[in-house]
Amino acid sequence: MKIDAVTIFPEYFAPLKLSLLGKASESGIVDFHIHDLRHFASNNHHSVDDTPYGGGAGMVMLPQIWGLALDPIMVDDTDLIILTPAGKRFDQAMAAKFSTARHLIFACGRYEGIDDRVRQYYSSELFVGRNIRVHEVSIGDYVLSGGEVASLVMIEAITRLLPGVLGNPESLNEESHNHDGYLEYPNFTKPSIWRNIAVPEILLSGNHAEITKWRNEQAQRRAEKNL
Ligand code: 6GU
Repeated sequence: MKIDAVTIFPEYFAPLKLSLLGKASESGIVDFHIHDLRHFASNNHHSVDDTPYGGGAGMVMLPQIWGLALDPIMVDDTDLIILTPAGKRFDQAMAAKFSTARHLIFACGRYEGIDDRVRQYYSSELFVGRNIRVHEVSIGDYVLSGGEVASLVMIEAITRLLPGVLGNPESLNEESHNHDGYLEYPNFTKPSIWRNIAVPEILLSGNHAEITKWRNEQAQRRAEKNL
């Protein structure tokens, strides 16, 4: 899978070199390219935004600059993801869908957003013919200053589903058996007693049917508490 991210803060993407993502990148499972939007800014101040038509607070990112940044990477069969708090909520099902894509582009806007014509242009007939799909995505109901952290969240959730990324692929199986990717039961490891708190007896019993039943009950109780 190829992943491009376009941002005015490329340094935000340093964590892609770490841990599982770093290994996935070294082994060629994912191919990350981070692009500095400011390279495409042409005026003296290298500005990437301007005041909104119609007035109001904040700045809107300039469509020309996004066009220059996106055109060269907009190859056939691409999912363009525009990060915005107004987008469709990211969840495990969406992560699973994107994990089957060939090429993802993350367009990181500041939170006031990117001129809407960028979305319109790449969603247009011309690009539909070239197999380009545009998605506006949010990672939750709160406001971040930009799409960079949201992109990292999505990239981690998506790439860990790629074959060969997880050390133990069994954990993916376990997750999907547990409510679409949530491990909702409490976990314990050694020692069996810590600070006078014992691990639930059942987990030491070796009775796998009873353990599964207990875990399902615990997951159910947790889910109800969170409602
Ligand atoms: Cl994708 N962007 C911003 N700026 N804020 C967010 C978000 C995205 N998702 C939740 N809050």
